[in-house]
Amino acid sequence: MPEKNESNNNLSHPFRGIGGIDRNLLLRAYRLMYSAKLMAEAYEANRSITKYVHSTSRGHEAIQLAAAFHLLPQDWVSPYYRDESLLLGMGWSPYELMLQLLTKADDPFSGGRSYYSHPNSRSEDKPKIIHQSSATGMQVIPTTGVAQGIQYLEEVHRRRITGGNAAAMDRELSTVDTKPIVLCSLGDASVTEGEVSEALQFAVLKQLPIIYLVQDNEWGISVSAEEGRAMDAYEYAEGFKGVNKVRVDGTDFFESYSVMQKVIADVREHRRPWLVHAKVCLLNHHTSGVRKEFYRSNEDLAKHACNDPFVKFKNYVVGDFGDNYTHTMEEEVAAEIKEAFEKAVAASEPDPSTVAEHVFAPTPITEESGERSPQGKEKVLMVDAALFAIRELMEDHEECLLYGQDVGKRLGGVFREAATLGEKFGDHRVFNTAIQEAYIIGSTVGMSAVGLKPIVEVQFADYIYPGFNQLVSEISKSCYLSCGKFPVSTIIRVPIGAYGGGGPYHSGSVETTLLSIKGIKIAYPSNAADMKGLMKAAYYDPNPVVMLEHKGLYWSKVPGAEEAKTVEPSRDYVLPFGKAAVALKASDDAVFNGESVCVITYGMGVYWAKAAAKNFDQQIEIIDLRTLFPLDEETVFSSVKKHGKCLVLTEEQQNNSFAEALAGRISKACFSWLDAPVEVLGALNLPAVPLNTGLEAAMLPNADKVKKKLQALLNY
Ligand SMILES: Cc1ncc(C[n+]2csc(CCOP(=O)(O)OP(=O)(O)O)c2C)c(N)n1
Repeated sequence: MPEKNESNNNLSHPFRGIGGIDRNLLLRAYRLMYSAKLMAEAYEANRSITKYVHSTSRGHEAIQLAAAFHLLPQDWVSPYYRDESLLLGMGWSPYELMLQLLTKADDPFSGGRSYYSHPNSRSEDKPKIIHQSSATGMQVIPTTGVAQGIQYLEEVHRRRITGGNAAAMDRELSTVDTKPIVLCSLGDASVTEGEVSEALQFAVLKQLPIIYLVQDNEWGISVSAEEGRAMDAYEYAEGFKGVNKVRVDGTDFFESYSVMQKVIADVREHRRPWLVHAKVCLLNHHTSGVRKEFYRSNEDLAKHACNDPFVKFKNYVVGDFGDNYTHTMEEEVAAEIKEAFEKAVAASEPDPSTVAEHVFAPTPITEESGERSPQGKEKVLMVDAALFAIRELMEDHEECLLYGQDVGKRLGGVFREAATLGEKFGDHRVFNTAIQEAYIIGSTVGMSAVGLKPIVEVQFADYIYPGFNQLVSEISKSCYLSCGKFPVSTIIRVPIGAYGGGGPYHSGSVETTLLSIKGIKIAYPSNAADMKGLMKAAYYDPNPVVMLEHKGLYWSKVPGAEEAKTVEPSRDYVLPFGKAAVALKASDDAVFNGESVCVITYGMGVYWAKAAAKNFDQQIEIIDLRTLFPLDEETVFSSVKKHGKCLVLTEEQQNNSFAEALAGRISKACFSWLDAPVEVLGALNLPAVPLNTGLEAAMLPNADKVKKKLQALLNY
């Protein structure tokens, strides 16, 4: 193989032509290529039945089968929606694929929830597949995360075996010839997505064992190569120093087989990234819905038809095995496809009563346990409670890693929220990443799939948006669309909130935006003890958790927020999600006399409400939500019912906020108990928190504004 970084367009192809490949494999390839052809024809002939949108692999079969034949069950593959032949080559039967086409209950991938060729699998006997979304190119980050995870596991393994001795590590590695590789398949047009470059950058920087297989049919629906790109994927990869690359005629099975054999063998042995640029043709429609006649000329269709991989391959196979032999096989395949299709059509539909299953995997943490306020323990800052929680978790769990911008040992986080962790646990477990929020967030999909528990950090809530797509498109849907096979077990730490002139890009609140995503959990602790208990609960939760950590509470620096500092809970203390706390109680007399109000709030709101409550005679009850999803509606509603008057208080801009939505829910659930309309107080509806501290204060709620609202409610 050529050396790393070398330009690899001169790979020789010893298997070009029929020689050298096991004859049974050739027959298998022919059988599967013919299957793919007949499947496409069957789907087309039955369009009233195959009504859900689907793409077929026609034109791409050769490279897909060639790649599949070199994969092992320990490998990880991310096929894209045109990779039907890749799936056939990996051992999935036409019937199994058709179950997904027709959204049947027994669809092995998504139980009828996702489109054709959107697989995921933990099958023991086949390469593993993480959840596959339809968002073009977005699988590249999660899949690179798988390779990152594999690299970490190998590193831990090496350290265990060798105690860190480099020469011994290398000896150890050279004895293993079946290490897992990762194959990430994608269409040429998706390479122009920005997130692809974040993944490539990470893969080359860390030299991950991954192959990006780009199938270039020169179309991105109707966008031609000339319109969409200044360079193809192979040329683009030139900019990523350290990636090995090769071009291949992906319509030629023999050439594809040879190239994929070499590339996969190289990655198995040398643990380094490759990009394979496979030129293919597009013979069928883009999808069943977007028909080729809509936008492709006859000349273009004819040009693509010339390279039909099936026709090319058939010529070889007929030449070798004879017409009669292939004819008999074709008859067998036709019968098999017909039978599979009829069986799939007759298969059961999913039970509508199961529609809400698998949004989350069950969490083991359902009860508060351990000591929340151990005797004789010092009070700690909230920032340290988070740090200590993670330190204990990392001590107890080798699968726990922490990464993000500036969290590595040089700085330990811009808020020192990860200080000392890098020194203690080493660069392989606590490390800096580049500025690439999409990668930081999305890579946790892959890390979690291989059994790791990544804790990652986005430096400021204002900068979660570049990673938002991964959270929505990949993370939140993975458990649901894989029917529970791939919950994404991750903690995303997000310093949030305004204080002391942080300014427009370092003070924003994002909870409403996050809460619009179904399939993630969101914690928002307001004190050190909750921070530690929730961080531990988040760790043991097999689902994605966003920890919103208020910067103003980290060090109790904001006047009135001293109580965010608490005694440090014990090591085994856990606080389950969905359990609000009564942060302040009203007196029984005030409640009895109908002279009380409850404030439903979280984060900094708890402290504004506490300060405001000092102006009243034990008339205020404060509910600290602690987690925003799941939400403790029971505690909220029972508090509102008890007091009959309620203020929902948030730091976020008020209009269309989570707080307003909650107020609406409260109004409905507690209607007959209410003695006043449910009030909401949030920040002014401005696009950003201004830098000047006077302007900042004018925008945000504070104790005085809360007091006025409470007084108005009491007067009602
Ligand atoms: C993020 C995103 N944007 C747009 C789409 C709509 N879309 C679906 S397929 C496609 C073209 C993809 O072309 P390419 O990656 O070359 O794959 P091909 O279909 O040609 O095999 C587009 C734009 C999408 N699925 N995801």
